[in-house]
Amino acid sequence: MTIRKILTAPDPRLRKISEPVEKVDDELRRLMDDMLETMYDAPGIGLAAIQVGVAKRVIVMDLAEKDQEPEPRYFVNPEILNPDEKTTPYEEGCLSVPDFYEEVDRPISCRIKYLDYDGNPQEEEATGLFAVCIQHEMDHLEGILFVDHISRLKRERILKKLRKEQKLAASA
Ligand code: GNR
Ligand code: NI
Repeated sequence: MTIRKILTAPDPRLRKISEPVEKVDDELRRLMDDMLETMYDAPGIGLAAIQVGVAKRVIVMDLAEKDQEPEPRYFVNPEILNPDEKTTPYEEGCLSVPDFYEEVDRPISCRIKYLDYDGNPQEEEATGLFAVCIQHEMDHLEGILFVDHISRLKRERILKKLRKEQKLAASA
């Protein structure tokens, strides 16, 4: 497994719409393995393929607490079904928007349909942090970042700081 580089905003690749996966094969599993290792290394609780520059509809996640056994989860071609009309705010962060945290409102629960690591179809209910995280990751597949859900002023301020940091890093 290989740790891949995580793209950070305002990298234009993060704005691409990811393509459906045609087949869950060993090559795709290699990508998912790399994504999981990259996510654990960061560390983060979820990662979409586009965050490592691959525009495929693939997400990995692990919501286990630090003192628990790891619970890696893989979502290929995920779809959201009947999201709850009720929304709730959660303070979100993103590995592609490092060190910024803002409250985002999202449906409190939803059903999700996807293919698992072996390519088998699955359907389940997502609530709590799972619902927050899967919706955050699904946004990545559409080129959407959590900062797109906050005020334009806050978003521009964050993106400007990130742009500046990247310029400084590039010149060092
Ligand atoms: O690690 C992550 N934590 C997090 C916290 C609150 C809401 C969403 C997330 S996902 C984020 C990892 C990430 O950027 N996934 O795309
Ligand atoms: Ni993210």
